Amino acid sequence: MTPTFAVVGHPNKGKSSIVATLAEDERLAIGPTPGTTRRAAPHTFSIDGQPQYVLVDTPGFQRAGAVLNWLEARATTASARGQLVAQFVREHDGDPRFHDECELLKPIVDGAGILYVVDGSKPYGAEYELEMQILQWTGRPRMALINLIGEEDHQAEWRQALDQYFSLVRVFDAVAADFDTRVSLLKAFGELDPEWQEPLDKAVTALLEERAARRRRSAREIALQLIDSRKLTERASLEEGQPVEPLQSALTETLKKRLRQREARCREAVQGYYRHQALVRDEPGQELLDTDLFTGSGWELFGLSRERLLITGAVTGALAGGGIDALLGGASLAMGAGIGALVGGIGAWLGGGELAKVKVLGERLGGQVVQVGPVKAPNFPWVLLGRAWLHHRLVAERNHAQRAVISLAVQGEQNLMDTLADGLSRQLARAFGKLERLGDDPEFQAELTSLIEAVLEADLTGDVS
Ligand SMILES: Nc1nc2c(ncn2[C@@H]2O[C@H](COP(=O)(O)OP(=O)(O)OP(=O)(O)O)[C@@H](O)[C@H]2O)c(=O)[nH]1
Ligand SMILES: [Mg+2]
Repeated sequence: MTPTFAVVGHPNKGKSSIVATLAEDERLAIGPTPGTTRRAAPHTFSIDGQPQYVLVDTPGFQRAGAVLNWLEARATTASARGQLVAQFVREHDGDPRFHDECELLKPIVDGAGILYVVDGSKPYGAEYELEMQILQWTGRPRMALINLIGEEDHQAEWRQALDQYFSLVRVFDAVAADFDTRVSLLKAFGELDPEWQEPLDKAVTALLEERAARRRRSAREIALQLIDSRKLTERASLEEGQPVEPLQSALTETLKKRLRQREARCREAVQGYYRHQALVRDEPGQELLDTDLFTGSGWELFGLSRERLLITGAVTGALAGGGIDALLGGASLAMGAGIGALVGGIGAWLGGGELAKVKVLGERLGGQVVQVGPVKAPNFPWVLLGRAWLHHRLVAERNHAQRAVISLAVQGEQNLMDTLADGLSRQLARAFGKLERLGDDPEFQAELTSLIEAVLEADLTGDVS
């Protein structure tokens, strides 16, 4: 049987948030008012269609005292207590007074383990004792999770009480828990019952493999986006005597739009791998992620600084005639001599202004063809990759209980891509030099994917918020 856990507790303590996090369900109803969850509902976490574990979201206790009275009035031996709880659920099925208790106890009676959620930022109180006693009566394996919703810290008093009723007590921040915390919690679940040890060990292995697979798939999406973006052009014919404007501006706008659309497609695929499809782009606060690819100097911060563009050799191949090779001998490159001056000289070339070149192609009958793009600015693939890196990080680490919008920004002076290790930067620079020529080559695509995978694995150390 798939390990199954009922997440129970007082109303509004983060039960649904914990289910959302562990089952990766971004759509689960979570809300500030008690009573958000009205019915017990199982949420299965599957990988490749294989169920790994099930979490049952439940409504909170409403009348713990009355339930306990009922149980105690019929108590015989300790060994019969579990049966008595089952009897309570049978006899009160459909009774509106005990609707919530029946909903939350039924999965436990049916064999689920118990995850009891409390808010460690609120003081401990006697009313919780009644809930814990009922759970003890069920006789099922159980663990307490101290969630911290507010600022205050009442963990110590909670621990003293919880230790009496639960074999395991853990702190688990439902909304901020990262992937590693989640894995460690799953391992703890395995300790609750020998029967669950093996399936949960397998679940942890599957989860770790899935994590690597998601990163690999994301890297491939990003690689394909870079390749496609490097190819995009817009063309239109110009009638004889017609001025290039406003056609050129219109073509430039269309090109930008298509580049943004291509980026959006990549974003959606990445979010899909991480089960964050509902992170819709038109949510308020989402604008930063959709920051115009081309506006102002802000976009450059996602890419490489000018100095790094030179040092990694990203510019070398791109500069016409290899002139920079002559200008920068091996020695001067290594010592960094003269780079500043050089950067100043070719600054305009590297800036955003040159993003899309305009060409008037050969004459055709009665007119000419105007082409905008492809974008050849050396920093362009770096900026795209920097943006994708940050987006991937936010999505990969995003907890599924979070309902706040995602925001992305690079601050300060540090260029995001400058933080990459030298070796990786150089390899990327070489690969970017081949984007146009080898974009369709499956071998090149695989090589670029591996490099991007390494980027996604690297720590983001820039000034990001
Ligand atoms: N800051 C913070 N907020 C949290 C945390 N856990 C839950 N919340 C918030 O607390 C509120 C209640 O969370 P839910 O997960 O809906 O709680 P619940 O126990 O399922 O509530 P009911 O279904 O009403 O019993 C929501 O507004 C959550 O966003 C947490 O760890 N930190
Ligand atoms: Mg709930």
